[in-house]
Amino acid sequence: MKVDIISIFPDYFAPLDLSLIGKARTTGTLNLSVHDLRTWTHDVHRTVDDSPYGGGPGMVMRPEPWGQALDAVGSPGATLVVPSPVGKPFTQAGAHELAGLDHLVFACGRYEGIDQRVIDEAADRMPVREVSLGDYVLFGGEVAVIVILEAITRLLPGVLGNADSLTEESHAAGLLEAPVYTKPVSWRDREVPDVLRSGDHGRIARWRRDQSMLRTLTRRPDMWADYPPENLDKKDRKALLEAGFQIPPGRVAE
Ligand code: 6GU
Repeated sequence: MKVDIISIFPDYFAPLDLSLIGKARTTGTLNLSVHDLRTWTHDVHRTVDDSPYGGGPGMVMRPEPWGQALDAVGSPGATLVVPSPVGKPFTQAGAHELAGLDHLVFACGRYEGIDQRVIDEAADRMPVREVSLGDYVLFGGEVAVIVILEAITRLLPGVLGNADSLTEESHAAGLLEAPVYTKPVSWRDREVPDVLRSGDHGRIARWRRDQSMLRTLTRRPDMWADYPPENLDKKDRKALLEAGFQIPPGRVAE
């Protein structure tokens, strides 16, 4: 996958040399370039911002450097990704969609944002996705791009040693993952649950399933409400009732 990042703070992306993203770059799985937006300014101050039309606080990124930057790094098959608090929420499903594309261009806005015409004009030529990490405001898109790239890179073929990690993990099937434990079996008077040491793979799977459901139900009622009732069988229903949860009629398959 080819990825280009455009930012006024290219140094923000130094961590992308490290760990598994760094390795994906070394092996060629991820062909990543970071570009300084000021490359495409032509005044002595290398200006990228100006005051907003209509008034109001802060500054807005001017369209000319962005237009030239996107012309320079774009490709016929590129998708533009613009991290923004007004974007569509970024999810694991969105990560899978982006991971299937050949070329991503990330445009990192700062200040109050990028002149809207940049996004509108780009959308006439290429797919554009404005994505948000959540309901809070960051200084700019840089940290968001690192987050999004990390979610995408681990989905690229060959990046994770064990592909089961992807199917078993939280959000893969609409539920949170069960808690995990390792050695020692006793630590500060806390024991690893016996079932995980039983060697009984059926019981272990049942326990993990129950933990997944109960975690999701209590921590993420929004995810639980979206979980398809047809994915809950009789044993799931029994476990939920035993744990003291009411199951609304029709929520659970008979
Ligand atoms: Cl993706 N960008 C910015 N600037 N702020 C955000 C965000 C993104 N997601 C949540 N807040």
